[in-house]
Amino acid sequence: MKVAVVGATGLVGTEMLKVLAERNFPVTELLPVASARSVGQEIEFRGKKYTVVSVDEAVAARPAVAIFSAGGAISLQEAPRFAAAGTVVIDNSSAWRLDPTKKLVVPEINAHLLTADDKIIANPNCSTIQLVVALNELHKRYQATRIVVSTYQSVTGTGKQAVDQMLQERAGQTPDSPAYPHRIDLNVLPHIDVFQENGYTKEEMKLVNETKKIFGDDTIRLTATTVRVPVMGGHSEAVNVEFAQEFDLAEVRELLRRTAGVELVDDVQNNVYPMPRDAHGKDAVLVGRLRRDETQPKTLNLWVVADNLRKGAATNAVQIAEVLLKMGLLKP
Ligand code: 11C
Repeated sequence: MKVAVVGATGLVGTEMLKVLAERNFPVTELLPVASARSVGQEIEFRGKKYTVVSVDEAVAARPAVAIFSAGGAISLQEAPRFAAAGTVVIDNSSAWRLDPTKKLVVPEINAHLLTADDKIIANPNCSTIQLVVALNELHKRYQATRIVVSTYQSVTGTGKQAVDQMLQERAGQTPDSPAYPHRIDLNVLPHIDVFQENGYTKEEMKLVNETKKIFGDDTIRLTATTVRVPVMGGHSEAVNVEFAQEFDLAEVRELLRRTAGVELVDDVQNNVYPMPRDAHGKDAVLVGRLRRDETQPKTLNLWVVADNLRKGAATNAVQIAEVLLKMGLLKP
C-alpha cells in the first residue's frame, strides 16, 4: 500500500508514523507530506529514510490512503483532491466530522458503517474518542440519557508549541512563543479551543455533537467543561452518566472488562486508578473510580484516561485504515 501521512512532522503525524510501523500496516511506499518549509527534509520510517514531499506530489502519486493531521483548513482544501484521485482520506481534523455526508468513526463502535463510497472519513476529537470507547458497552446495555463530563487535558493536545511553553515555564524561562493566553505550568486553564456564542468552547461542543453522531443517538443530553492541565501523558475525564435502565455495579465492571479498547484499572484499596502517566504510550482507554452517584438513581461516576496522541488520534486513524484494508476498500 502507498500511504501518505499529511502533517507528518507534527506531534500527531509523528505518532501516526510510529503506530503504522508498530502495527505493521503494509506500507510499501510512504509519502510524508508537510508544509513548504519542511519539503525536502528527511524522516525515518522503519529504518528507511523518506523525503518529505508537497501535497501536489502526494496527490499525483495516488496513494491508497492518506491520513491527515494538518489542521482543518488544509483538510478542507486538500482532502477532496486526494479523494478525487481515488485515495481514501482519514482526516484527524474537525473539518468533516459533523458533515452529514461523512462518517465519524471509532472502529470499536461504528466501523460497520463504512462502505466503498466513503472517500473522506473523519477521525473524532481525542476527548470524544476516549469517552465513547469507555461508555460504548454501558450505553448499549443501560442506554445513557445524560452525560456530564469534565476534562483534564494534556498540553500535547495543542501541539509542540504548547509543550515548549510548559517546559520553558517549568525551567524558569519566558516562553519564546506561548500557545496559551496564560501560563500553563503550575496552572489550570478552563479554556480549550475558541469560545462560542453560547459561552462554551469549541472543544466542549465537539464532545456534545461528536458523541451524539458516533452513538447515532441525538437524544443523549451531554454537557461538558474542558480544562487544560500541565500534563503530558494523556487526557483525563471525570464522567457522570445517567442511564435509562438500572444497573448493577458488578455487572458494570464485567461489561467494562469486556469492552473492546478498554482496560479496567480500578482497585482503590491499593490506590490503583487510571493516571495519564500510565496511559502514556498505550492504546487502551483506562477506566476506574467506578461508583454510584448517590444523589440520584441510575447514575454512575467514572474516571477515564487515554493517551490523546494514540487512541485519541493516531491509533484510531490507523485502526480505521486497518478496517478499510480488511474490508477490501483500499486499492493498492
Ligand atoms: C486538544 N482535543 O486537546 C484537542 C486537540 O479537534 O482534533 C485535537 C483537536 C481536534 O486541544
